[in-house]
Amino acid sequence: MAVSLEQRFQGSLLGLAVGDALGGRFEAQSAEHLRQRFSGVESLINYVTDEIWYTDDTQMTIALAEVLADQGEILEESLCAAFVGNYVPSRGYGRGARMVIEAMEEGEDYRAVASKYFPGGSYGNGAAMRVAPVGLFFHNDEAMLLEQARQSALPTHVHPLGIEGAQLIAAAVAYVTRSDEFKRDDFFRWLISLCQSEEYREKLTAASEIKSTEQLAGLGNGIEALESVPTAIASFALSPESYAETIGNVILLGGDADTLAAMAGAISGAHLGVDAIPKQLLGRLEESPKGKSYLLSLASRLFLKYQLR
Ligand code: F2R
Ligand code: MG
Ligand code: MG
Ligand code: MG
Repeated sequence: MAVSLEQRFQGSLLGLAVGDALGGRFEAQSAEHLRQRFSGVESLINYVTDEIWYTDDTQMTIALAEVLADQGEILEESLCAAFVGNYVPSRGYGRGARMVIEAMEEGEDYRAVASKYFPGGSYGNGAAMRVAPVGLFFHNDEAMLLEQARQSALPTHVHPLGIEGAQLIAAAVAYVTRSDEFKRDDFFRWLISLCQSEEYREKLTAASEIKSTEQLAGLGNGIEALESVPTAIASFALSPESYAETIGNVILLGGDADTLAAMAGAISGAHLGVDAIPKQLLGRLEESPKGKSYLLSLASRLFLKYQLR
């Protein structure tokens, strides 16, 4: 059945949240430990029998989607206000991100705090993990896509590798949102053509050559954008027709499991639509004030704003 554009918007936000929430159960565990515990993706999914709660990845994505749905573009002041408004430290933020958001909260010079904490800026995956709404909203406008992804990164991530990671995840989401059919070679050719650094070009080239899930680990499972963005993209490209495989295979890598699955889930959900997320997982996603129902309505709000563009 054809997937509507609204279902893609919903699939991406919910796919991100479910991946984040499931992966969050296993953040920082080793692949070896997870392989001992679970025989494969199916046993990992069957493990979920209670409510799953999302982490900072979804929380910051919500902030970004709210700004886009309200204003139709990322404006720095509004984005910072949304980060502060959605800030719940117990959701587990990066240590640099926490300092920067707390500086925003106090009305301090957060850019100065950010560059003092990590000279040269953060190259963590925090800008990439939250950027999916930009990919959805600007899926058919390449110039805006890249510029808005950059704008969405800047308040917390000025390091070029942090920004480029966000642009690549936004581009991956945009690609699958605008085309019904997934053409793997074309997908990688386009993403590689967007790379500004040799580091990403090399990793995405390696990602494009991967033929089995066993090879995914070689791309990385770390908290740095370069160690996780290509891995998430590769996992989607290995299993484009299965949301569960896309997120399950990266969660089983261990390390930054919530963020790998959030990014991979956002791409897969945009491609397959919300109905492709297994009910067993979606049905367990938290129903807090900004839980499952809110995310669904936020995706629809973003879609409506997109239609008015
Ligand atoms: N931080 C976590 N998880 C661990 C803590 C959770 C714990 N359970 C808790 O309750 O606190 N997860 C989240 O952080 C990642 C996204 O991070 P973000 O937003 O990029 O933050 P930050 O701090 O800017 O960067 C993350 C780390 O990357 C390293 N790093 C970045 N830039 C660096 C630089 N220029 N030099 C050296 N190191 C740099 C640092 O280790 C940063 O702490 C996601 O995984 C999200 O889920
Ligand atoms: Mg997280
Ligand atoms: Mg993480
Ligand atoms: Mg598609």
